[in-house]
Amino acid sequence: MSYVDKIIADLEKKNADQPEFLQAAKEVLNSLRVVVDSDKTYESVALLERLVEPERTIQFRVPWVDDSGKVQVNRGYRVEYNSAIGPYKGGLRFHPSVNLSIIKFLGFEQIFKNSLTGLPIGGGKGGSDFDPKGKSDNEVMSFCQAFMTELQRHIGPDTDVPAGDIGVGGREIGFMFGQYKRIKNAFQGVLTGKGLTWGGSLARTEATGYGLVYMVEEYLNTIGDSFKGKNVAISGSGNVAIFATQKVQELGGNVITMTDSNGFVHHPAGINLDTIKHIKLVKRGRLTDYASKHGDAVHKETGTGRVWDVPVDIALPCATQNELNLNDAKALLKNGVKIVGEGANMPSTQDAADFFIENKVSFFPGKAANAGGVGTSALEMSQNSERLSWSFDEVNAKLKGIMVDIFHNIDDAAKEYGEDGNYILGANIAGFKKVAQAMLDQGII
Ligand code: NDP
Ligand code: 2IT
Repeated sequence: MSYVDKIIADLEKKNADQPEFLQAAKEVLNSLRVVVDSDKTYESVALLERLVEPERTIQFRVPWVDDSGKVQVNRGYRVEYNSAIGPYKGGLRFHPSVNLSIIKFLGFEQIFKNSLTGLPIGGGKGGSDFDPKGKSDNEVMSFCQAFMTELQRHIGPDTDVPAGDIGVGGREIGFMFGQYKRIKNAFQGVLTGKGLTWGGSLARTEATGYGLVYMVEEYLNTIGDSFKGKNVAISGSGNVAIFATQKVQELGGNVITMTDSNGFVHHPAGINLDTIKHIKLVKRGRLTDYASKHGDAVHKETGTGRVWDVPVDIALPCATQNELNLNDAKALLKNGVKIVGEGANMPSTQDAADFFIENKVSFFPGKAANAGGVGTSALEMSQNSERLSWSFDEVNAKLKGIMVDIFHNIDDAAKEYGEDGNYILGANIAGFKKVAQAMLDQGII
């Protein structure tokens, strides 16, 4: 049995109840066969055994009081996965579906993503099964304070620096930062995605969506093409989806769909982003409101149609894991899709991703394509360390440079290992190599 097969068999035995984690880990391990099966160094120091096991998994109780005076209890997590190349770095997700499998898949992906940014950040992820939807600001604050009351003992600006993810945006980061500062009596860059008057970086809000589009744009440049006139399907209508839409529109593309958990909007004339921002960022409302404001748009409830059935040139899934399955991939290809770029983490099921690669759709996996968010978080950490802030243009230019570099690194790695255009393989290998070298250098820890 090969080294990789042994690791996969062991993982399946030990983590049978963690499907998302197994999915993410198996994809990476399968890509690494060409690197680790031929060089015994890795096996001799149990490098893969160490890589798949988090350095630390923290699970905790989060008790808080709702507006009616009732005590609520949620479960909190932080998985500090790998610190070989820098302090643990990765977002916090607040969503009722959060469990250890989801946090481990996200933390594991984060190791390679952060490595691809070229910046000194290790991999981690956290969150809670708390559902911010329908909660008052006061309830969200109570929850965030309770969550940070425990989390603060595990994190620090040189140890572990969380940020946002699904359900965690500027409001939640503010409440958590306030509580950290109150408990520690220290104003430190311990979270990223902070407000602009208290240590946040310009362009961090836009960074994940913009970065995704910069990567696809760089690919289009290499084939002498551009976003101009392209029809684009975007899923999600949160932070990543909104700023991906904004950048596609700036570059002359036509975004014609967006989704939330209740369904999707199809607007052939082009999504009106002012309406979306008002619904999602101001009212914290639902996409169902969109069609009532734009008579030529259609809203379809979940279960009555698939967003990926809409014919487009480019698809950018920006909502959540496994939101695009094999049937969706087949429908997209049949309708002429040429490029799929993942703004979300692992939005394509493994068979859908494999189908895209087999059928020569240019497929950019999340750990490469959405790395602009965490890359800009690392730039926020740098600004906090030097107690300075850089202009929007300066940060945006660095973000673009990071995404262009990642594209060429994963493209080169795919070519080097004989799989030209397989950016899954390219991203996994390029991300792995730097972390593996650091682990080899640092001994058995
Ligand atoms: P937001 O909370 O801002 O938005 C999430 C969007 O996805 C909402 O439209 C939400 O709909 C939808 N969504 C979430 N969960 C589900 C679900 N189970 N089923 C259907 N729709 C769902 O999150 P972000 O935009 O920040 O994150 C989106 C994705 O991008 C995630 O995969 C995240 O991990 C990834 N990502 C985020 C980064 C960041 O900087 N924020 C960086 C890199 C990756 P609804 O409101 O109805 O729940
Ligand atoms: O998945 C991700 O990369 C994020 N949610 C952003 C993490 C960060 O630390 O900015």
